[in-house]
Amino acid sequence: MRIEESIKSRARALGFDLVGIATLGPAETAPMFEEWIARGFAGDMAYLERGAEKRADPRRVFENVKSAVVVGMNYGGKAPPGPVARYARGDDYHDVMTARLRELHAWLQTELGRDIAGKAYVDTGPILERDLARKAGLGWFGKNTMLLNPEIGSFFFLGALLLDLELEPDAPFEADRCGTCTRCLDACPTDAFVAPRVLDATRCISYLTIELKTEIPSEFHGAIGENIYGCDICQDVCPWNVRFATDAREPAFAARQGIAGKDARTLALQILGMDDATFRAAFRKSPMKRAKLQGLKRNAAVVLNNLSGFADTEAGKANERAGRSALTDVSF
Ligand code: B12
Ligand code: SF4
Ligand code: SF4
Repeated sequence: MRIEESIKSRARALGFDLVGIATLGPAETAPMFEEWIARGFAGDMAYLERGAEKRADPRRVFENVKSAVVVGMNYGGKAPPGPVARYARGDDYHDVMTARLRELHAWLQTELGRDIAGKAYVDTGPILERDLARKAGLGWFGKNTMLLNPEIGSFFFLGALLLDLELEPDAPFEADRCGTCTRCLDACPTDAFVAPRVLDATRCISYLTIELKTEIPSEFHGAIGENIYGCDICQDVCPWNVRFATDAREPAFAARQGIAGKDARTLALQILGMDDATFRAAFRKSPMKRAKLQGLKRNAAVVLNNLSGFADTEAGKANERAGRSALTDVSF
């Protein structure tokens, strides 16, 4: 078997659902990223501005790096929608996938009988992962900005193993399979798309409920609806997901007890009743730790206001304040 085929079959055995290979070179969409930053669409995500040189050309990541094995892991788009975006219901994908990519790296060195420099990235550095994934043939940039694969839709994570090893690359994914569809653009409750494939993150519920560390501007409260953490709306409406989304193969991504099947009101009340110790225990190894307890409480209060019909009103703000201390008896 060619080494490329062996790598792919090993990656699949390690739980990755998509695997492709790219030869490294200048990132074609780096100018689009720079323009996106310049227009202020990254909001407070200052970390995205770091590492511009590596982002523009991943050959600067380490000396002699030549190829990337790019992987996708399905996190289960078939599960019903809920107050927590599907990607965040199980264990943290950074940990799960980075460990598997390191296993793949270790296996490769044993297979070839020599040391090969390598570095794994899963949303952990200045790499344009969707750019690399398209180049490795994994899918196209959907109008909702998600990387979409014609066989599994878009409910998958991306990761890359950069290697000092020449490999035969796969053909880049050149087609645009969105056609005339605009469902995602029309469905976004906060009008976060300024154009197809251009998202103003400062309007996106995912940013507002996860990345933003301050108060959520009140103009977005109503549109947040029942989304306590993240948002899947522009993926849920996508015909490719409606048709092809499946359950995750990876057990670590199964919804943890406490989130599985829970409605927005119950979860919001539980969050508002948590102290630091319950929060740490409930969200150990969960990506939801990123928002911190304070951020989750902020989101839960907004959602409770929406459910009570108080969104964007003075009464709603009072309800938010009362909610923080009054409702504490729901165990997680
Ligand atoms: C910052 C970030 C966010 C921000 C901004 C999202 C965004 N669309 O830019 C926020 C917090 C809003 C966010 C939300 C989500 N994210 Co996020 N996020 C990232 C991160 C760290 C960087 C993305 C980035 O560079 N954004 C900047 C803009 C300019 O890039 P972009 O939209 O991806 O656009 C690229 C191309 O579309 C192209 N491009 C730009 N304009 C144009 C125009 C045309 C005409 C063309 C052809 C191409 C093109 O160039 C860009 C650069 O390559 C990546 C991890 C990584 N290191 O790549 C994860 C990542 C993109 N996120 C991911 C996920 C899962 C999500 C959420 C689904 C989570 C959730 N349920 O709440 C949502 C989805 C929202 C959405 N519609 O994008 C996954 C996506 C996997 C996939 N299948 O695509 C990633 C890859 C993480 C991972 N390792 O799996 N995210
Ligand atoms: S994740 Fe939600 S808020 Fe963000 S762009 Fe998609 S639909 Fe809009
Ligand atoms: S909803 Fe339509 S336009 Fe949006 S990503 Fe899916 S196919 Fe493309």
